[in-house]
Amino acid sequence: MSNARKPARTLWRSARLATFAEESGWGLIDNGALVADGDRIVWLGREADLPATTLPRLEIDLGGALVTPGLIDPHTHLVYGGDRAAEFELRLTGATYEQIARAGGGIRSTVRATRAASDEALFQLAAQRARVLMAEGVTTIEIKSGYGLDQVHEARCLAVARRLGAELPWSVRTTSLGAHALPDEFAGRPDDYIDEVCSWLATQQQSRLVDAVDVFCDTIGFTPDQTRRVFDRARALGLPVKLHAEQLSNQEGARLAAEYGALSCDHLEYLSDEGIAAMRAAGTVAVLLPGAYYFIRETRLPPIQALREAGVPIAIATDHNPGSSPALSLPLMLNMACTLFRLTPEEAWRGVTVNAARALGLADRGRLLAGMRADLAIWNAEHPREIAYRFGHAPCVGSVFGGASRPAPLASQ
Ligand code: DI6
Ligand code: FE
Repeated sequence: MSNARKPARTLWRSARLATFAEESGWGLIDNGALVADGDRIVWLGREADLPATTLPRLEIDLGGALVTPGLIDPHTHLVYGGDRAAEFELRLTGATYEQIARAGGGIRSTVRATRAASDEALFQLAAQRARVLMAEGVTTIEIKSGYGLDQVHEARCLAVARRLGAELPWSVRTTSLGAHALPDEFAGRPDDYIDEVCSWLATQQQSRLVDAVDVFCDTIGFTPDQTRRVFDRARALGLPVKLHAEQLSNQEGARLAAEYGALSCDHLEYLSDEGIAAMRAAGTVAVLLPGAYYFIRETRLPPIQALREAGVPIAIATDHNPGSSPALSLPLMLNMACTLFRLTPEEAWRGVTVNAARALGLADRGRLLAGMRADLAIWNAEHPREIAYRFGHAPCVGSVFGGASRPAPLASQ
């Protein structure tokens, strides 16, 4: 929170720490302790080794609870009006996600509801969703625009995302996704719309509304050429890019994004070998979205084994959005990444911690190490694999953001 006082030097003791400090392994420390000063971790290790000079102002006995890095959700569309429950019902009588989108429903119906909602209504709706995510340990989130689809409404949604970061105890990274769908006003003129999207970026940047730029590159989204135009503009402004790539078809979007040194490519069910090689060479993170895969009943799996063999870092996100993934539980995504995508529990955990940080270009979080941010999730569990194993109930009993305990239970506020 922007105007919070500096948290007092605090010692958390009687903890089991899962640090993810090394390139592999859980980095478990039994009978552990952690000290934070301000928003940073200053010491962690076995409690028996705690330096006598630590002198905390506050001491918290965790009674053996598990402490992990605060969870990072690196891909969400949290700000929007309305819902798509009726569309869900339609899909159950045979319509596909793609057919609904082509018939003017889908993303464009959420655009209508979002434009009609006030700033305050958009903020309150998103804040409710935020509290649900935070109650299960999320301390950093990426939020995309993409339901405004004109200059004014896109800026409004980005401003709401910024306000969520300023007023709630978590970090928000914003991504401009004007190229999410073609708004009705531009029907049949996608290239003109892309000109518009490109023209907004400089103002969004000057208003400090945007940390990265994204495009939905697919048959119901935008072409690789159109994607390139948005990325050229982003590059000229020095903004990093990411891409909704190969979700419903292979457009070789990942290869294109890698050319621009993309932070991440997301979805990736139809990713090719060439795409994997390009991502590896560029250091681009693969953000997998098991919620969307599940909810639109995709049958093609992302090429997990090939990504793993290539050493492409894998992150996991909720993709929270009203159409393809109305999920608000990152621990549930851990379970789904394991059951649906066959990730190991450790890979899934790295996906919502260290690799999720990397997908957002953040080097100061995602691991428990001295010097990193003191963003913690506290669990009634003996081992992090238990949180990937359970589903429908995540035993999160507390969380810390920037060295300060967050009020619990956040979801009921
Ligand atoms: N792919 C998705 O899964 C979401 N956006 C995208 O480009 C879906 C967004 C929606 O249906 O509202
Ligand atoms: Fe998405």
